[in-house]
Amino acid sequence: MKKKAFITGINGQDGSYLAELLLEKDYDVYGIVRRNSIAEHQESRINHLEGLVHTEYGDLLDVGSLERLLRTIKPDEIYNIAAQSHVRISMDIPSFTVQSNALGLLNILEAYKNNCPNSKFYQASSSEMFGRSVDEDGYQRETTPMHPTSPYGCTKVFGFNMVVHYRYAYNLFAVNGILFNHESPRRGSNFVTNKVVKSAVEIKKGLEKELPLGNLDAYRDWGHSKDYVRAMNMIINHTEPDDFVCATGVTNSVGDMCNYVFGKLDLDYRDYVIVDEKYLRAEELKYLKGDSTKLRETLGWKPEYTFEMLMDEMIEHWMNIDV
Ligand code: NAP
Ligand code: F7E
Repeated sequence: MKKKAFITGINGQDGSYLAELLLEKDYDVYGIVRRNSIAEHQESRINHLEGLVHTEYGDLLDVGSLERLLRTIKPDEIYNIAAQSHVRISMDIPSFTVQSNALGLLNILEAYKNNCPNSKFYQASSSEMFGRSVDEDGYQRETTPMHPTSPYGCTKVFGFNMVVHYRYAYNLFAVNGILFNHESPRRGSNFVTNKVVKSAVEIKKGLEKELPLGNLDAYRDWGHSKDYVRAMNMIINHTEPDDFVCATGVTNSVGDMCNYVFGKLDLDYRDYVIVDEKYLRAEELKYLKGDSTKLRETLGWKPEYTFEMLMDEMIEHWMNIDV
């Protein structure tokens, strides 16, 4: 019989790639979408999967719909990918971010425990949980202390700990993937990679003159979303419930990234990038570089994309559409 997967955030960057991966693996794929006043936006990243995935209206804040859907679908695997996922915006709307990411996680965890406790549960945890912590060798890993530097990071620490607690307290197969930054052409264009690539292409096409950014000195370990959704499916299918870091192990600064992207377009980023205080953060997470040895050695995961391949795919995407 086909396995059934239930994805919250199916219309997000990761949700859309995860749905594609699970369809390829012959799962029946279910997901919730939020009502949007522009109906075309509700399923904009999964329009191409129409008729292949089952979508229902739902929200992590609507306990009744979560309880009903899990009771009727009884999925084999639940992927809680939904979140208010923008770190800087979490500083503007901290209360909403806590409701969605922390209380929302608790809502679906309870619905899982009450309605389908024999399913497996994956929680989208984040490297943002590490915040100020870097191990002496310059990496973050499963054992690195968590000192988050944003409301978003705090909600993810709450989610991580609740999932581990529910695993032990109620004997549930509930796991965390601690994923470092991952991007793609489907990334929201207010995250720095897609913002830089889109704007650089607009500048190249003569449609824009400058690119306002925040901190150019922050370092991130950027991978491709497709590699990371593959890790999610491996982690939830491990023989025992456990938590894994997923990262490339390569870090670049925002300035390095600008240099690469503008350079590929035969431009010098220093001629176009300006610093706008509006994009600076009240507290910055300065440095991320992940050690995913545990995931690589236990489950055999490794990324197929390098940083350069990822950026090249994003540049090609924006070059090929009218921006
Ligand atoms: P994304 O593109 O922002 O997608 C988030 C999805 O969650 C969207 O479909 C959004 O719906 C949905 N959502 C938000 N609040 C919701 C709510 N209250 N109820 C139901 N759905 C809700 O994020 P992503 O990059 O795919 O990330 C997926 C998950 O991984 C998130 O939990 C994120 O925090 C986490 N994560 C991401 C990264 C990364 O680098 N991408 C790294 C570590 C962890 P709408 O489409 O209606 O807005
Ligand atoms: O920022 C700097 C910014 O918004 C990356 C989410 O998926 O990954 C993501 O969070 C860096 C930061 O991602 C701009 O200050 C400079 O240092 O692309 P970002 P993020 O905050 O790292 C983690 C792992 C998640 O879990 C999150 O869900 O870039 N930066 N100038 C800028 N960032 C933005 N957005 N815009 C700028 O203009």
